Amino acid sequence: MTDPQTPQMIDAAIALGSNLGDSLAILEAALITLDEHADITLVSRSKWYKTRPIGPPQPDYLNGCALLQTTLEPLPLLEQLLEIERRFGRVRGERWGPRSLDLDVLLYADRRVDTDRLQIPHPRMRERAFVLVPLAEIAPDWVEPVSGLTIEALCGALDATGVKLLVAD
Ligand code: A4P
Ligand code: MG
Repeated sequence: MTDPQTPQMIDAAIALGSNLGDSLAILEAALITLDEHADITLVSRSKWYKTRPIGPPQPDYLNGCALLQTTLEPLPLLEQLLEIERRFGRVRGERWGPRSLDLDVLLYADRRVDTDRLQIPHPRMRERAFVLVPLAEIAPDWVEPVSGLTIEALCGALDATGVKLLVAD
């Protein structure tokens, strides 16, 4: 019998990105930190991809995605991600550096959230190959609730030429 006091584990998908500092080390450390969190379990993670920047000119990104199980509601989950961003967000200890870690909530079960602070599904995920290519690796059959399409189908509709698997040096 399920204990009504036991909070339910919910599936969530997140995106990770970095284009400043030792991106690979930062991203790997962020995943370990997430998994060490009492209310978060890391279920699976994609490979890392080197991706062409979308937006203003800036260095290439490393991007990837992870699947989590969590007892946290969406907003507390976001707050934990922002806290981890802050922890890894400085490349030098004494000065504020540019942010070197971006953690976004992509999906939270089939839930839709639309508040000032948080939108789920992530509103820009459907058009971003740097999100959908890694996500399709670990969650091809997850149905994105706004479009009603699977991640695999959304990904297949995009030009993914700017997204390349990271090859170890
Ligand atoms: N917020 C609302 N919904 C969410 C959500 N689902 N997940 C709010 C995370 N945050 C969410 O985020 C600003 C605020 O968004 C948060 O405080 C939260 O309340 P931020 O991370 O400080 O800002 P940002 O990510 O720089 O802004 P924005 O507009 O979310 O940027 P994007 O869309 O995330 O794009 N190109 C490549 N190749 N790879 C990248 O990873 N990333 C960006 C940033 C641009 N170009 C890129 C990449
Ligand atoms: Mg973000």
